[in-house]
Amino acid sequence: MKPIITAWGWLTKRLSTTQTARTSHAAATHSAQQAALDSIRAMLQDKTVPQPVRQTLHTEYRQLERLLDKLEKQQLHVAAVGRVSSGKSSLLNALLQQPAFSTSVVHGETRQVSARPWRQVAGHSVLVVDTPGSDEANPRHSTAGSQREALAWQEAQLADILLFVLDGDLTASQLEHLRRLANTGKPLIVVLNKADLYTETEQQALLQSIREKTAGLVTPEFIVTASAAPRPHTVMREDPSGRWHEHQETPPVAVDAVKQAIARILRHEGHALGALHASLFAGQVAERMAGDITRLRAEAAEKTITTYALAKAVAVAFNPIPVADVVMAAGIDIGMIHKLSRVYGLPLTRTDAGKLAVTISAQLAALLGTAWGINLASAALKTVSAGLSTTLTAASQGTLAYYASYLLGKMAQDYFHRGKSWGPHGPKTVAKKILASLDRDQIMARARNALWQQLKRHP
Ligand SMILES: Nc1nc2c(ncn2[C@@H]2O[C@H](COP(=O)(O)OP(=O)(O)OP(=O)(O)O)[C@@H](O)[C@H]2O)c(=O)[nH]1
Ligand SMILES: [Mg+2]
Repeated sequence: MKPIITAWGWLTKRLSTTQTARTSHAAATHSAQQAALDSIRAMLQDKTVPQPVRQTLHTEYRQLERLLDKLEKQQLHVAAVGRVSSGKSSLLNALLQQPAFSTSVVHGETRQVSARPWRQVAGHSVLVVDTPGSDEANPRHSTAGSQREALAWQEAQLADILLFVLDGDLTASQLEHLRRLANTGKPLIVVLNKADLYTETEQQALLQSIREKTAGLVTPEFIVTASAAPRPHTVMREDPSGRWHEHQETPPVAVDAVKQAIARILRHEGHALGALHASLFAGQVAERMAGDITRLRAEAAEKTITTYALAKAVAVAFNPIPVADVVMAAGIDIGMIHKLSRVYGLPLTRTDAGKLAVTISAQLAALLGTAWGINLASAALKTVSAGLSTTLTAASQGTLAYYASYLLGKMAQDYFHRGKSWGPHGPKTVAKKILASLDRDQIMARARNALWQQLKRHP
């Protein structure tokens, strides 16, 4: 069995354990974490994943490594995401009670993702993670902007709790962003920041509007207000002599509602949060990997089959010694099966590849009768076809040989694709299915064309 599938099976099986752990005790949590760790390690160490798949999924691999690191260190990430200048960095500074992240009135101040330890909760280190903001005024059209958005998105996928920071009502594009985040299944807290800029009535109206727009995506109790870095404002004060003076007053930082919402999630979701999200993410990567592996293998198999089929066609068409034809043709078929077994990560010895070639040939011979026989007896054909032009004879024999090899290759591919099995109905059914699915004339035309090119090169 392919290890990647094993890792995935292992993971899905354990996911139920993970879900139980959400509501129950430490032992289940521990086993969920162990399961997530084991499955991610297995995925990273899976040697059967072809290099092109690793390259295609480079970012995901990197993410898996980071997830593993996060699980090993027992970390939980609380990530702030949202539009530029909504106050994400300020909010995290307020939670940390120190200016750890740089803030500015200038849009796009945060360009990189960075994390800081915040608290310890029952053996877990909770980290806050700052991300670059998305910019609606200057969106994905700019390369830098889209790179930053991609960074923030990657981070959101790794996080365990998301803080979606707003500084006003939710726009249509923010709602779309929120929807994507909600689809990850992670706990979401919507923070209406800069509350100090609004009167109490305005705040209530904004909250009401946000609640309505996010209905079904975010529970109302997780829509809260904050003043992460309130701006000083002018107030008038009367002194004892009755004179009025202007004063600059800064309202207090207010992030308690955010802290409480995070604490509620940590309490309710338990510490299996990290393991749960790691498992879900790893599961998504495993699915994509499996899809990519199947596609890449099929492409590599098709290329192998056509290359060998052409080699055989050429050998049959050009070989002047009839007996050598048969031997060489069989050798090429065995070589093709041998190569296909490697494409599918299920290597066969040449002896076993030879046995498989015999099994497949028997099935095809039973179904195709003489047409198949002609392929094997191409040597005989050569002797009886005197009178036809050599080129025509050679080409027609070669074309038939191509078709025969192609069929044989497709059968072998099917066998390897099923993990070295013919499936419940046996090789005959597979042969019938393949014959019905292939366009014989088209394959022969392709073979004729390829052979013709060869003939032109070596007349
Ligand atoms: N009035 C007020 N201003 C705030 C508040 N929080 C942040 N700001 C200001 O908003 C501006 C942007 O804050 P940042 O924390 O840098 O915002 P950000 O979301 O991290 O921005 P980017 O990194 O550019 O995406 C700064 O000038 C902050 O001082 C708040 O609660 N009230
Ligand atoms: Mg920032």
